[in-house]
Amino acid sequence: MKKSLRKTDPEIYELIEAEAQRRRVGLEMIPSENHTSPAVLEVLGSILTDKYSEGYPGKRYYAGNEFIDKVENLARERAKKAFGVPHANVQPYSGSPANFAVYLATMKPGDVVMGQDLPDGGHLTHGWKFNISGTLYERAPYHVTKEGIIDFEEVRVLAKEKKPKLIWCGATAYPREFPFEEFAKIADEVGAYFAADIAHIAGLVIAGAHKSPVPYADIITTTTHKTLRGPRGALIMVTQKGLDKDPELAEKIDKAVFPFGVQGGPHNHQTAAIAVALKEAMTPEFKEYGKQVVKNAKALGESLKEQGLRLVSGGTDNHMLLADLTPFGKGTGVFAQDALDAAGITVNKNTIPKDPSSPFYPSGIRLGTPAITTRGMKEKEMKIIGKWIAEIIQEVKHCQLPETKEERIVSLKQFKKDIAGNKRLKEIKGQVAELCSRFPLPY
Ligand code: DSN
Repeated sequence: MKKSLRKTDPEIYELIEAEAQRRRVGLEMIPSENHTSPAVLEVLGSILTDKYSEGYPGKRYYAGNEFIDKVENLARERAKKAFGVPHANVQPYSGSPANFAVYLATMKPGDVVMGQDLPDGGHLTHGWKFNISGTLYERAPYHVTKEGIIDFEEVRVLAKEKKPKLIWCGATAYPREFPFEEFAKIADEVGAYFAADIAHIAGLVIAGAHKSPVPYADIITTTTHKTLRGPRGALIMVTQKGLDKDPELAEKIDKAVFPFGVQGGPHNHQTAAIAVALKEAMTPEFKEYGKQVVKNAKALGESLKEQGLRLVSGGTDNHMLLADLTPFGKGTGVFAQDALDAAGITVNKNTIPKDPSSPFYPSGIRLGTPAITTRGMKEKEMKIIGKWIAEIIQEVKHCQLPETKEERIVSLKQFKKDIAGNKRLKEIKGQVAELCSRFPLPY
């Protein structure tokens, strides 16, 4: 007999309810987050989670995979169709193992990898010095200019000098369109594989709201839970260009995911949910959604600028904005993040180009529109939200980051106490909740 979670584990039930309530009355504006559909959630909670199926469709190490094979094949076919590629691996547990599989498929330890440096908006797995990608392989990071645009002069010089085996284009904090074509030219010139990591923008690519890397990249990786609006998970795709460069590339990628790489049994509930999300992403409604995400980000940017905030690169081409808070003092991102959180607006502190502070106490915040667009908000709401954000930042602008670690701990503790009692933040929190009540969550 079925028993509800509420009865079997009320503690976990209550925590899920509390989290749902936090989301109902708040604005989720971390650009890598979204609200999935009820169909995706239903599949994630399905019995598919119970099955072991190491291997690939038709070539499994365990019996009983007749239906799992069909699920995985559907997911693969939908990924191929949605992006227009000849090969897709749908098994990576998430973005980091997907990217590691790309290294295993294309590089030997000691080979050179080029990627956007982490403090410049790049990803940990693109060769950061404290990640395996920057220790097992020789890192040759490129940077952004002080205006926040990829420094192509540097990319060119570095590629010719270092002769990388792999070049990444893609980032976690880059509000401008990615120049895939230029990267492809350089990669071809120096004989490198070119991998586009489109984790942040995959949904925009399918919706036609961002240029596709398919004609230019050899390999494309993406997570499936950001603008794509699916479950946590990832895809690795090989393009026709990649297959022309290396006819064995698809096979190398599959082997690098399993059995050579870091994965074991695929998460079949996740694979099925990816298939559902991809089906949703190929609808006309999703196209509209992707375009609205970008329109909303632009409108939010304009609103923030009208209120006097400085944006890295002056604005956005995608779903994301990076606010430069150095005019309020270095390392003040944490104060802005926590004050916004207290008012029901969730963003994350983030480094800005040439950040005068550190990644743990950066001088910016990163904001995005994927989740609030899923709720149906449009330009009109972005204008209001922009005003709230700017006002909240003004409210805490007197807060400065102390120099020593000990002083910082004391100061942040006091800051949290102060904002919990701040009258204006409480008022805005009420207004945020009222706005949210008119835009219900999809689940
Ligand atoms: N953590 C993700 C993000 O927020 O962009 C990247 O892995």
